[in-house]
Amino acid sequence: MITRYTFGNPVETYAVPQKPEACGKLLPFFERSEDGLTYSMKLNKDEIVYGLGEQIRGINKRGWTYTSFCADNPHHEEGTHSLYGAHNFLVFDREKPFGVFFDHPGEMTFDIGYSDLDTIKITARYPDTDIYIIDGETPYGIVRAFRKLIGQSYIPPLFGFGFQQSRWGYRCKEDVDRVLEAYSAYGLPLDSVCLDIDYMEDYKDFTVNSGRFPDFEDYVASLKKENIHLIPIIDAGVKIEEGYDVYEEGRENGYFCKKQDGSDFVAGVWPGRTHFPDFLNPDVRKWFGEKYYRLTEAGIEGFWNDMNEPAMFYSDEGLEKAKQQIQAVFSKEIDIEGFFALGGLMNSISNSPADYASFYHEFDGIRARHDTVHNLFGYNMTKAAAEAFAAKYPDRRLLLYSRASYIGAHRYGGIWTGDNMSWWSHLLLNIKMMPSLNMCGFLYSGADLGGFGADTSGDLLLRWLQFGIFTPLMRDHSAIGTLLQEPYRFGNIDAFRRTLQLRYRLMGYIYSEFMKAALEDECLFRPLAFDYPEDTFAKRVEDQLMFGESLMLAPVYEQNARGRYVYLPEDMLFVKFISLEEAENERFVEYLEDGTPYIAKPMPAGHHYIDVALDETHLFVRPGKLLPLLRPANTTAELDFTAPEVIAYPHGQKELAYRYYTDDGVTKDYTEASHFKNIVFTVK
Ligand code: MIG
Repeated sequence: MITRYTFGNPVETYAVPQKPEACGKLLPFFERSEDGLTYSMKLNKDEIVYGLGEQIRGINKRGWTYTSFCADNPHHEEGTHSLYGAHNFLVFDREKPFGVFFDHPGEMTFDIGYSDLDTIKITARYPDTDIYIIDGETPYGIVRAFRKLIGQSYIPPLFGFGFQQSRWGYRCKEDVDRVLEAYSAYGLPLDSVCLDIDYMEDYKDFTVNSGRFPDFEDYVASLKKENIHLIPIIDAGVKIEEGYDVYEEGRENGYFCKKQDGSDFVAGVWPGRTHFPDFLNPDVRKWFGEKYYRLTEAGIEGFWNDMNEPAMFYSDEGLEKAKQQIQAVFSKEIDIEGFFALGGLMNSISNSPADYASFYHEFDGIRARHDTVHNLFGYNMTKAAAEAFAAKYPDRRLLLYSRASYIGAHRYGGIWTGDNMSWWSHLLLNIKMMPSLNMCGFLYSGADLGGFGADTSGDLLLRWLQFGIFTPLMRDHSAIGTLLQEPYRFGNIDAFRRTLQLRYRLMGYIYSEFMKAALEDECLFRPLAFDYPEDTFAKRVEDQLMFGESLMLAPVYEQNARGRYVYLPEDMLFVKFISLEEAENERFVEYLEDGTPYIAKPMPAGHHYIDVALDETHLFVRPGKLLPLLRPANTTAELDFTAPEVIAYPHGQKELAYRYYTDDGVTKDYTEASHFKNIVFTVK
């Protein structure tokens, strides 16, 4: 059961498409302060708290203070409070479990047993809020009810499940061609190459630098013949430049966010001085969304939306203030205090609270100061693109993922998890974050594999790709100035090839499970606790995940590890894909139809140590379940989805069945009955 409680006069966020009538009763569970700004509740000693989507730390969110305020924050570290998303949904696993969603677009903090071990204290910036309480039998039941409430998750085209190669630093056609040549020379599968900001003309949205990409349209078409897609980036800020039509139109029509005095707000971002389109306004969304047509008409079928928290390096006012303070420091002899002040000054003006409180949005007949609705900005940029796609291409899926998000954005696009680092700890963070993202509706998501900032290493990239095989968005992306990070840079090509090929082999399963999760409000990634609620040990496992109906994952995420400890809540089939050389030394080897060796070893429930060398990828098949496998191909377009072979773990059953989903990967008639096929496996 879901009950809505309304306090004050909340802004319509459209997070919940069909809002249940608000009830007048007192909010249960929580004690609400008189000013309506804080909500507190006692936590039981062993109570697990799930949720918050894109956040740092574990699956169980206890023991830290989290802030929902979409932030351009490359420090995905223990001491951080906010990342790029604001996902105010929590589930309390207690005797009578319940979930809560705070539909509040301003800043919120969740002190979950941090200041006081046994208390959760939630603080909202403003008293106006919609609160949904979701009762249910189990935490997973509550998550599913919540997912139903917030509406169906975004479904990308099939090519969006193919591998994507990206780097901030691919500047021109030659750079892209070199990547594609290497992929083809090394026999590595690939569906897409992402274009970062350098493809544009002076970082102007919806332009293509014709010097670097001559005959762009022809180029896109020629790549499409090879089933390769280019995925350009779009930034939130519009460059201020006389004669640039997006700027001119936006200014003339009053489409940009304005300051108190009515002038257009100016923020310094990559293009220099920019204006922010007021994405909360439907007219602005329509206008901006239609600009994407310039690229779709050139053959582009996918985009990533960046800097839409919105991120800003400085405002005119912030810059001016910093300048004065710097001058003040230099006006006398620099002392130690002055020295440190100088260092901090420029950093402190980026993404500053004062700037977020200095511009306004106009929509639905209201005028809202930005900071009060901050978390809706990136969400509505994504919505702008998605609404425009739906208007022009009603039957076609386009690929779209965003950096900033709010619950509701999950209906319009996916997300990538922003600027992580090439650290082993961030591989683990990626693993732990996936189920929380799924709980909040974000199914099409993934991290920058190999890590964005800092230099990666071959072993980190390989281990990360082995987990990335399972994330719907599978993309290798890295920052300018860091070590080149394409999979062919580190030797060991055979291992990288087998890893990427496994993604394509598993595509029938990944796609089926993704579609079922989207259509039936399931989580693709689940904590073990959701599937084994009675198992007190499984409840505490944070580095293994259930993936779809047949699999459990237990990734290796430590450097130089040659395996790991794993807990099996029930008997499972350990499956490990190995090299041909290794196959000669192994006892339990089996072969796929194309001769690919793998180990399939039944293991009893309980604790085990499994051996997994650096070039091996493993997974666990649940009892009575099937894993369909395809012949690998170089692109998703070339995959043959008909008649997959299967790895089965009968576990005493005579007949096993798997609900297999296929479609054309492009159109939107998902519910067509013919898409579902039962794969039946009979034990001989
Ligand atoms: O301030 O476009 O998260 O993926 O490569 C950095 C350059 C801006 C941040 C994105 C990242 C992208 C980068 N962008």
